[in-house]
Amino acid sequence: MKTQVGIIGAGPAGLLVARILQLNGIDSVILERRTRAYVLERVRAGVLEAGTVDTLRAYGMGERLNREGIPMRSMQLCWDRQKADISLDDGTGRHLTTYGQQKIVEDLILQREADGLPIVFEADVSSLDDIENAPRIHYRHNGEDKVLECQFIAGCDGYHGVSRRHIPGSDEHVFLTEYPFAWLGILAEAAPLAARRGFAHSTRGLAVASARSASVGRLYLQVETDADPNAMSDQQIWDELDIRMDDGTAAQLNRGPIIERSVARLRGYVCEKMRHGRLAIAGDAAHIVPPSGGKGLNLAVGDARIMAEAIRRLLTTNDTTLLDSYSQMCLRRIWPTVHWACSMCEALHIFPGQTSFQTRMQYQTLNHWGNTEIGQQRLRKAQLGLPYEI
Ligand code: RFL
Repeated sequence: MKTQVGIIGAGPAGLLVARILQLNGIDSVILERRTRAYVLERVRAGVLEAGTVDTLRAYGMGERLNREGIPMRSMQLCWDRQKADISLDDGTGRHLTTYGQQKIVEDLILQREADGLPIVFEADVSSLDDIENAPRIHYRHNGEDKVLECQFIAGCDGYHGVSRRHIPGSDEHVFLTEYPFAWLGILAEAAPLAARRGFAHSTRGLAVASARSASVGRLYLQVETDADPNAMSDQQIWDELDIRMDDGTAAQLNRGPIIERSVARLRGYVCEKMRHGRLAIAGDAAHIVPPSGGKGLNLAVGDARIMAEAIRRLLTTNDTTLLDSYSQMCLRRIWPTVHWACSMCEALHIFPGQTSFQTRMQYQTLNHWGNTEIGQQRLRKAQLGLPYEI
């Protein structure tokens, strides 16, 4: 099979690159290892920066988002039995939007299918070659070994994908921190309360309450890295969330059936070399941020915009200037965002062996973000996200 751009991965990064290229008259084929049903049902991120929403709208993906996206104009921080409600309104009308990642993925897949464009599901990419001249992607599909020939490879295959390791010397450009705790994430049929959306620091560990829709909540508890997602009963989880989110008012969360549970480790990871020859990587293939900032998906969208434009310039006018500065331009958004997500992570979790002195230091950070004008501005700016250069 032949195409202009071979895209590995049907996550938000790969699907968005494909969509932008399509609207610029460039053909692509998406190769995705998982089944269509698996990709459509995978529950992950859900808080969109204004720039992400604008991007999806600009590329014709705003219809359901405009209908079902829930504006989020404030967030709560709780610590030491007190809370701060922080406005996310910076006076420009920008705000965050709650809209599940799986809805974005579904919108993009259904649109691509309606346009008759190829996504090959259950296509497991094993290796890439000749990425400097005439790239080829080797994959297995329906029990057969196959090759996709293309002019450019977009490696959008997530943290465990194969693309990154085909960038020569990428290991020497990797920066990693592993946190000694994990998140138990639940999806619950329980209407989220706008007034109780946000992050809580408790001496028992962090808790987070967020929404996926008007009737479905996404909530998290800090747990041990080897925690079994099924170790606690539904009631134990709700009780623990209420204890950890105690803001001194005895207010409780709405409860309902828990319909999904998973445990995810927290890490910060950046590969600073994001391109070699006719291969570039985007999204989780290049960086992982702890979910405490709600940034992973938003960063993937930022990379996808730059990558698609760099490919467009290469393939239409043979201009490599943007491609040559692809890593540097992406990193200007990535590092400050990773820094913010890690700062949130470090202020909100209880570390093994943490002393009460260290807990008091965390209270000071939270008090700064929650109760001082300059701290609130910092939080607001970071949550709303950095502007795009492209
Ligand atoms: P994705 O979404 O991981 O998509 C990569 C795709 O590549 C496919 N793939 C391959 N296909 C073919 N051949 C191979 N060899 C392949 N190897 C991999 C995979 O099957 C997959 O479909 O990466 P992308 O597009 O870069 O998007 C990034 C976002 O998905 C990610 O940043 C966020 O979801 C991170 N994240 C969260 N971010 C937030 O902002 N807020 C959250 O609440 C939040 N929760 C989460 C998360 C990530 C999680 N994972 C990865 C553990 C919760 C979880 C559980």
